[in-house]
Parts: sequence; structure tokens; C-alpha cells
Amino acid sequence: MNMQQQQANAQAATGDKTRFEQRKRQVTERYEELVNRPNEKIEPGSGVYDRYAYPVLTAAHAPLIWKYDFNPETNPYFSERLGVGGAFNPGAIFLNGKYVLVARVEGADRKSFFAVAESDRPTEGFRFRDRPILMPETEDPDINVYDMRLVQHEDGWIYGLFCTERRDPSAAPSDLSSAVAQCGIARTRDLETWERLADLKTPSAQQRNVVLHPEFVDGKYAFYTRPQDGFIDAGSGGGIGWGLSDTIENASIDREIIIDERAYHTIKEVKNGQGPAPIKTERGWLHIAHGVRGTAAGLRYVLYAFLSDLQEPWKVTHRPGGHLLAPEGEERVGDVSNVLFCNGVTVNEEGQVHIYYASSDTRIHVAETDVDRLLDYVTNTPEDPLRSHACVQQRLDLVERNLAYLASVSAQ
Ligand code: M1P
Repeated sequence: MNMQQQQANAQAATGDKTRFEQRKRQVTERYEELVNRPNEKIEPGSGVYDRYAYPVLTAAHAPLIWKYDFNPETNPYFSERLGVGGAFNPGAIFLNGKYVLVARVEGADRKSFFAVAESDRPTEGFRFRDRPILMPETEDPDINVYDMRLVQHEDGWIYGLFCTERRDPSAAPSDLSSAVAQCGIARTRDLETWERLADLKTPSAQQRNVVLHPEFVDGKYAFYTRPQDGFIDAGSGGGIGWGLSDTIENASIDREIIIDERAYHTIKEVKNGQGPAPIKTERGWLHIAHGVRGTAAGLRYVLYAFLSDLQEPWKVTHRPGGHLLAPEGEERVGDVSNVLFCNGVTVNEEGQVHIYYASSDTRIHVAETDVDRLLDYVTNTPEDPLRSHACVQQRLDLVERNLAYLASVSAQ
């Protein structure tokens, strides 16, 4: 190589380095701005809860070291090497004074994985830990894992129950979509080291949205299930189920009963599923769930709530009609539009409740409320009367009560 060529190569290398450094700086600054962005409560809210303006976790919150090669020799353009497309459907837990989310992160390759993000504030400041969770596999490796429900069980372990998806072994070679969903179970003490247990066995063909009840019932582990005939369709089954298992190491439910059924012309006509583990309150177990209905634009997922008996958690005592939270504004659009999904909620020492909900399989938001407000909601919202005429009658009752009350107040 002559002198001129050597100089040209040296100049090119310096140019590459400058470009690399410039991009790295820009990308890092943008990332820090996002992660440190303060959140804003949207007032006046619904009375039941307050939404916050910005998502608490998105694909853009994924640490840069997960995506970029930081070596200028091997990545001269400072390009992404492993993209991230979404951060959604997180399990949540309030642990040692921190709000901890175990998000479903989706790579550009469509595979989901779990990653812990935490903050000392419930509505902002969430940062992922350096490393995502490398979930141990069973002898039958998962193809995809997602939607972890985190439960601090009274046996002392923190459990993560999640959906494990594998290709349907009976599918024809040309059928590359048929899959089988089952419930994977893992446990941990510190959210760092995970012990994988056997997948849950139930009488149903497939399972998704399985949640562990935080307490023993009749000395057994209790599960909320969602039996389904196929991978997408709940089919003839569906509804939120309930079953008991003697052990957690090889969990097996012999008898599954439905405790919250689907119903014609409601928000849970097509399917429904338990959200996070229910919250224990003086008046019963407070549940947040999702309900799905069909529309000309596809499925619509909303969140709803109900209350079940303290001693007999499988008995639902209050069923407020309609949805608690439905997609609004930017929440309505994403990878799978018109979806709100929640599998994570925290309750702090003051009884404040933070509902971490995802929108459209893309990003994670938070709504803030408290146990008292949610109890007021579930016990004072009337049930869905299931017919337009009866619904108008229900609303007229409210109108008449209001008119009478307002007249009596103004007469004073
Ligand atoms: O795409 C919407 C949701 O679909 C599934 O939920 P369900 O089994 O109730 O239909 C899950 O894949 C969930 O992750 C996803 O958000």
C-alpha cells in the first residue's frame, strides 16, 4: 500500500469513528431523556382511577446494550443489531419498596422474552436491568413465552406463571401457524435466579391466562385458568376457570370449574381471562380481568373488574357491568390494535393500587387508584342487565334518583 492509500484509509477510519461516536451520543441522549421523562397525571380522571399521560415502558426503553454492538471496529455505523419491537403485558410486584415489572419484551424476530424493569416511583423512572431473564426450559422447549403473572405466594416463593407456546405436533407440515398454549411455571426469590417447574396439567386442550392464587385453599395450590379448545379460540370452553393442585412442583388440576362465564352481547362475549392475581381486601378478592368481543374491525380487548368471596374465592359476589378500562387515544393503535391487557398490579403500603396495563400489544401504561375506590366501584356499579330496554331502565333509575336528590337539596 502506498503512502496516499494509507492516508486515505486513515481518514476513512477517522470518519467512521466520528460517525459512530456522533450516533452513539445522539442515541444515548435520546434514551436518557426518555427514561428520565417525568409523567403527568391526566385530571380529572374517571373517579375510579387516574390515567397517566406517558407509557411507563416501551420498546424504546430497552437498554441500548441489548440492541447495539458498542464496538466501533465491528459496528462502524452504530446500527442496531438486535431490534426490539414492543414491551407490554407485564407482571408486577411491589417488592422491598420498589415497583417491579416483568415485561413481555418482543424482539424484531417476534420472539417474546421476560425482562425486569424497576423504579422507586410507580408512574415513572422505570429502567430495565442489564440482562433479560434467561428462562430455563423444560425437556420440551418453549418456542415463545409471554404474559407472566407474578405472585408472592404464602409458601414463601415468588412464582411466575406464563404462557408457553409450542408448534402443534399434530399440524400438517404445511401448517406453520397451529400452536398449543400451556401454562409454564417458574419460581424465584430475587427475580434473578429462576427455577423452572413442570408445566401445569389440566383437563383442557390448551390454557392461557393461568394465574396462581396467592394463598392455599383447603391446603392446596389454587389456580385461575382459561380453558380453550384452540390456540386463538376459546371455543366451546372459555370463561375464567378455577382448579386445585396438591403440589406446585408437578402441578395438576383434575377438576376445572368456570367461575366467570362469557356472555352473549357483553364485553366478554368471545373470551375473557383473569388478569393479575386478585387483591385481598376486607370485602373479598378484587379481580381485574380482560374481556374480548368481536367487531367488524377485529377483536376488542377491554379490562373489567369483579369481587369474589374471601373464604371461597371461586364464588363471585359482585359483577359490575361493562368495562373498567377501554383503549383510548394512542392506546387504540399498535401491533395488535384495539387491545388493553393487564396482568400486573401493585398495592403499596398506603393501599395505593397501580394498574400496569398494556395497549395494543405494544407499550405499558399505568392507572392509579386505591383499594377503597376499587371496592366502591365493584360494589356500587350495577350488573349488566343484558338488554337495551333494561339498560335504559337502569339509567333512568339513576336519573330519577338524581333529579329527586337535586330537587331536595335545592329546596333546603
Ligand atoms: O393480542 C391480544 C392478546 O391475545 C392473547 O390473549 P387471549 O388469550 O386472552 O386472547 C394473548 O396473546 C395476549 O398476550 C395478547 O395481548
